[in-house]
Amino acid sequence: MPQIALVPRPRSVEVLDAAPFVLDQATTVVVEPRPELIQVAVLAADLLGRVGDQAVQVRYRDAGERGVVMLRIDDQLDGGDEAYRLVVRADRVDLEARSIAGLVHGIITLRQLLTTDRQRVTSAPAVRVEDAPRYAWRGLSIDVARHFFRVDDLKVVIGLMAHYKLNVLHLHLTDDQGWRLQIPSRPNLTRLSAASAVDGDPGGFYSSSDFTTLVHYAAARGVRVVPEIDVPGHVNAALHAYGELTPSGEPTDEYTGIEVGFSRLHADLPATTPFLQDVFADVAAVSPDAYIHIGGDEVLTMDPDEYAALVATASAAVRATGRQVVGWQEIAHTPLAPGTIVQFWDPRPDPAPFVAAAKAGAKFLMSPGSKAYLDMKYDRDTKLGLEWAGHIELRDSYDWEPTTVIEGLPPESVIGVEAAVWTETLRDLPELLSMLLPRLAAVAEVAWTAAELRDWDDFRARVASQSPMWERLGLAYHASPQVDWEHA
Ligand code: TNX
Repeated sequence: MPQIALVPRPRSVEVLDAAPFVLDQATTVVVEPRPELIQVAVLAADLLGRVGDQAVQVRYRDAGERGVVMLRIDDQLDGGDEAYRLVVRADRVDLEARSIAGLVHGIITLRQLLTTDRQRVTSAPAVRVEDAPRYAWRGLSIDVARHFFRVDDLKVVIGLMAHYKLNVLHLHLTDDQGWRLQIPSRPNLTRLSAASAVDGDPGGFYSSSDFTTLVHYAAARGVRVVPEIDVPGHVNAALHAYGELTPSGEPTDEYTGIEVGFSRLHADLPATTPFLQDVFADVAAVSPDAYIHIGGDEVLTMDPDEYAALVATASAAVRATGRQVVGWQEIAHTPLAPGTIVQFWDPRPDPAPFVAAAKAGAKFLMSPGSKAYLDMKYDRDTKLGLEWAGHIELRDSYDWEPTTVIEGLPPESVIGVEAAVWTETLRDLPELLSMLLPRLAAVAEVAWTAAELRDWDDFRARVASQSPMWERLGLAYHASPQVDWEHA
């Protein structure tokens, strides 16, 4: 076992010639008494307390005593907004960061350094870690529409995301099978279309206050929430709730299958534009993030002009709320406002239009199906999951380079990496986790760690030390044969 096994791998780790820091009754988290610092200190104390199995206090004064874990904001630190520096010595820990997000990253690094021995002593080796991410957008997209996942399930996932320094939770909130977010101006969306899910399984939805709870829980852990309302296709749940969105004026039937591409909005119906405006305004009212995702994928039954018109209407509705647009790669075939993010998922089409969109100012978020789609089976024996993008074993999800996925794309147009998990076959949290773990850790390292520091054999050895924590927390994972897993 390597003594220091951090995931994702930091920019630099220097082992210091000193005794380890022991977590014990003397351990206290110290911060200046400012509200946002107190919140992060309380989280740190809670986390350290759970790891060491004893309460850790928060104090507001560093009297230089043994056991202090000092958290400080330092605007001078190199490496950008999320950079942090962590120095662990026998008598104290000093963590500095430019931002709260950086402090959260450093606390997680400290948590990953802590191990508990047979005598139940929890300690971290003396080290100096300097670290900062490669990409600012390190996401996980979860489809809560095909199957619904409760706020408590998502809290577990957010905890894991923070543990691997992922910072964007993208929620695919609507699809043919169900509508999962309360929209006060269109109450039928959740009244009539939230109870359904794939195969007749139970549905559900997030009320405005559930959504706010989620946003706050995530924010405290350095994670933003980006809501997706998928239009102009994947809209059967909307058509089932509001017949005025269909040419006949009649609502469609509920849909619980897993075909894609059959449902669509109609640009020439008078109800369509007000629907898009009201829905995106209501989303913006509960979502503080700077981005809203408009979907835009797989509309197989619409001519390109009507598709472009509907994407433009949805984008304008989002931009009217002061937010920026994210959309699946198909939107790259339409005129885009500068700063729009195109989420790349299907490597099959011709790269030329994407290169052209990038040159015109679009930014790219990389979620190539054959690497980052964590609903793909690991191998032919995997019980859950789909296969359209192939099998993705752990190494496949690790060994790829975001800037070369689209041939000819200027590397600076790539702003991040996002894993995605679609839930046609995943009904509950254990099933979801069995697809995320261990691959989420691999994609997180693709997003965080500089290309020149990434190496499969090195990752393979480090990720082996993650399984004891998953086992202790009772989190389901795929024991990939590519790794010699450690056990709790
Ligand atoms: C493609 S990715 C889809 C989803 C499916 C997924 C299954 C994308 C933008 N569309 O509708 O759930 O494949 O892997």
